[in-house]
Amino acid sequence: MVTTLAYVGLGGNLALPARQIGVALHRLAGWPGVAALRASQLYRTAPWGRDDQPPFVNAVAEVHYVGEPEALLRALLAIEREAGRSRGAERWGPRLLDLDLLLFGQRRIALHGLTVPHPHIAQRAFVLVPLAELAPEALIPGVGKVSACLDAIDASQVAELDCLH
Ligand code: A4P
Ligand code: MG
Repeated sequence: MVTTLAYVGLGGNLALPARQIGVALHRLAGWPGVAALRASQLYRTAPWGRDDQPPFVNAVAEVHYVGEPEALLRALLAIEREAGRSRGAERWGPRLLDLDLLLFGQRRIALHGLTVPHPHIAQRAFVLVPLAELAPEALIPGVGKVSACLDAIDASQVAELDCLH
């Protein structure tokens, strides 16, 4: 079976986001179809989209995945549910744990309930900084190289979590 290199964005800004992201990475690494996983550092990031909420913790995972993108998305939604995430929250609002399928190889997907590359990827420093740590040369289909996207935006509000202590 074909293995696809996929990238998953992880984020949260309620309760203990760094811990929730750690648990989610562990669950994802053991999920059926996940042959290997490499995670970025954790970053503290200023909220994007809505300012009236706490800072986020974000990371990205590189996953060698054997299976279809819909199955990987179902895994991400299941891991969110396990973390106690309730839906219906406001768009771009606070959340316990958000797992987004950022890239699935070079596939472009526009299905009801699954858009890949993930929308706004090229404008989001909280995605591009950890993604560039793992894969600066990766191509975002229809957009360009990760490192070039990062060079074009302001990433000053994204800091490695360890540097803050
Ligand atoms: N869905 C479609 N495509 C995808 C995909 N590629 N990956 C669907 C994951 N899900 C995808 O998800 C709603 C539905 O999107 C899912 O059921 C799935 O079928 P959701 O997580 O409830 O909402 P969302 O799409 O993530 O929407 P929302 O609220 O617009 O969140 P965003 O766009 O993910 O932004 N600031 C910082 N610094 N860090 C953050 O992590 N996150 C957000 C949320 C806002 N500001 C942030 C951060
Ligand atoms: Mg999401």
